[in-house]
Amino acid sequence: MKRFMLLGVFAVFFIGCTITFDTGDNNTSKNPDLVVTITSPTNYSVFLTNGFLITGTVTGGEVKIASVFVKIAGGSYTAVVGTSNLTASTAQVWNYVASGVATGWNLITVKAVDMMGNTSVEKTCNIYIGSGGTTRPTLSITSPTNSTYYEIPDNPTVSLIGMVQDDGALDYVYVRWGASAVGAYTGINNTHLISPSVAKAWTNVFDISLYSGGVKMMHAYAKDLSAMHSLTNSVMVYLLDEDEPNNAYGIEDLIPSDGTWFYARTGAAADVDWFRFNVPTTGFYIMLTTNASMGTELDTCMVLYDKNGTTILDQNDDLGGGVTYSWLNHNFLTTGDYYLSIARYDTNGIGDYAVVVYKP
Ligand SMILES: [Ca+2]
Ligand SMILES: [Ca+2]
Ligand SMILES: [Ca+2]
Repeated sequence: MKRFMLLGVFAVFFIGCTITFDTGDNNTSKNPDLVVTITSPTNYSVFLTNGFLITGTVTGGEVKIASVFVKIAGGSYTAVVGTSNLTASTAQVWNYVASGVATGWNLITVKAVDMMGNTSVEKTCNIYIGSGGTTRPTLSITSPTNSTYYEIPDNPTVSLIGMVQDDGALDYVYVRWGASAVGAYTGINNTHLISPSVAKAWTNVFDISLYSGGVKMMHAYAKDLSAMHSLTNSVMVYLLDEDEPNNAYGIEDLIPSDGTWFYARTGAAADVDWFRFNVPTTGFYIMLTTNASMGTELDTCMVLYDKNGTTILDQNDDLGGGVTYSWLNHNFLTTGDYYLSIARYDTNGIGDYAVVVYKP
């Protein structure tokens, strides 16, 4: 009789509730509240010296923490002091001083284990250790050379190429496109945290597709992790709006008639440049060439053609007063497209010019 009563008590107990035993099989679903975080350093942090602090939090739900573990690069897990037998029903802060870490990139991995043997999801953080050395970087520009010409329609990008060297690690090679070397610079992505103990090539591609012609400058310098700068190097290039071949009616370049300067050159002897422009309203228009300030002036001769590209409406060699550029002031009686041809006066010479058409 006593035995039956005992069975009855057990039956009521098992029917009344469900009991789950955590077997410590590293299944976080048994303790989903077991969470470890890294609050510092942030991902991709840079340290100039080897000793640095890693901090984070650990939360364990209702199960005590056995330990938080830290692993650096290919090393083994090390228990974090002060995290053993820790009650962490709410997030608890932990600290770990890293030292003796190798120079370069290092992956930090942390995990927490609770007293039931459950393991948290691992968290990682990439850090870099290095210094800029004791001397400033040296930087050179190898391409393009000064005074290189680029026709914008054929060259939507210009590559600035150079070499950099330093006794330590670089912050970046910085580059800038602009008339002045003073202003905002951009760091070249793949020069960040490199250690160019022997001279290393770098390249930056400038998008010039929306730029207009004229004299342009590119600048570059390097900065190391010790914040030491190289000298700033600069190179001057010439952007041309024209698109050769444009040597005849039918393959001419379209130029504005709103007063915007258009940059061109005779790049070879006997080069002739043809241009089409629109006259939206009748009346007088000025057509003018001038010095493009690109190094080699051209003694231009300009011919204005009617809509058919054959009938000459007007022409001019020299503006006068010793100025060998050309100037026309023509009264257009009908709207539409008209043509200009520009060449050296004897069609035999190399030089640069800018041309403009506008209604005064
Ligand atoms: Ca240095
Ligand atoms: Ca030309
Ligand atoms: Ca031409």
